[in-house]
Amino acid sequence: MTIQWYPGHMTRAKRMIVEQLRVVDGVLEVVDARVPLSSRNPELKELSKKPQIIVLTKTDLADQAQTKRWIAHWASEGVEVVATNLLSGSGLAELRRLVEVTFPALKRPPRLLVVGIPNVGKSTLINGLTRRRGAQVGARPGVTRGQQWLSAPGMLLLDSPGILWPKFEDQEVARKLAAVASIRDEVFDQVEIAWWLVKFLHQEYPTALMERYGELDPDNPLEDIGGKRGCLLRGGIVDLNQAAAIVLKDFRTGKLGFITLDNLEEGGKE
Ligand SMILES: Nc1nc2c(ncn2[C@@H]2O[C@H](COP(=O)(O)OP(=O)(O)OP(=O)(O)O)[C@@H](O)[C@H]2O)c(=O)[nH]1
Ligand SMILES: [Mg+2]
Repeated sequence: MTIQWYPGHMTRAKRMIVEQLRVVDGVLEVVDARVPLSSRNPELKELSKKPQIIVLTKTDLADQAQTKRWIAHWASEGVEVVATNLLSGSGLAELRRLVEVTFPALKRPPRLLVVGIPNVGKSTLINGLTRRRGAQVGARPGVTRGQQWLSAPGMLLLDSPGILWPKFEDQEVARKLAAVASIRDEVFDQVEIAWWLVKFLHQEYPTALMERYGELDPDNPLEDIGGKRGCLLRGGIVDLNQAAAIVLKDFRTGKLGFITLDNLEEGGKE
């Protein structure tokens, strides 16, 4: 099943972002540390020439070794990046300092547009920087719909709705974004994505998979997980939909441990 998700509100949001890019001083691009490559909107590069800082979020859920590699990789390209855990607030002080040194010449607080794909933590970041709950947040994609300026110490922030791009050329990217809940659950087959995720974990994080679910039948891992978790339909048949929902929830809430889906090889090869 091909995954696409580009609803009307994203077309409108993109138009708004293009307009605001003309008036802001810079951009905070919010990127999920579990998908540091796949969660970067390729269209943004063409749209914006303003100074940009990558804010890497959800480092509390990601593979620390991978996060370090990605940061080193960006640093080698001269890209400014700050790693954060927005639940604890770690990284925010460093981000404030970086904003200060990036816009020294301005006589007023810099106006920054916060952009990123859905559900990466844009609104949570703004609430962390403003120390208020002015922006609505939620554990599903598409929570922010309008634009909203919020004032934080030393900066003005514009929240924006998460946007994707019209077509995923690489369905592997779409699968990863589905797994981290940046694509609406209703538009993809959860069983297919959970299958893919279990296969990925089996290859890249076998210990994490084993610690959570025990030894699995390599041909039918999802069925096995469902059986072990008592996801049974009448007649003892395993309910794969329920098993898939468990796997996705475990992954998204960190129950499977620290996992990064975009792996950078040692030495920085993407
Ligand atoms: N574990 C963890 N969760 C986070 C972090 N940052 C944000 N979240 C959670 O991620 C979910 C999405 O956060 P939002 O701030 O609503 O994301 P958004 O990018 O504004 O999403 P849209 O408005 O839908 O585009 C919420 O459940 C947050 O609590 C983080 O650093 N770590
Ligand atoms: Mg939001």
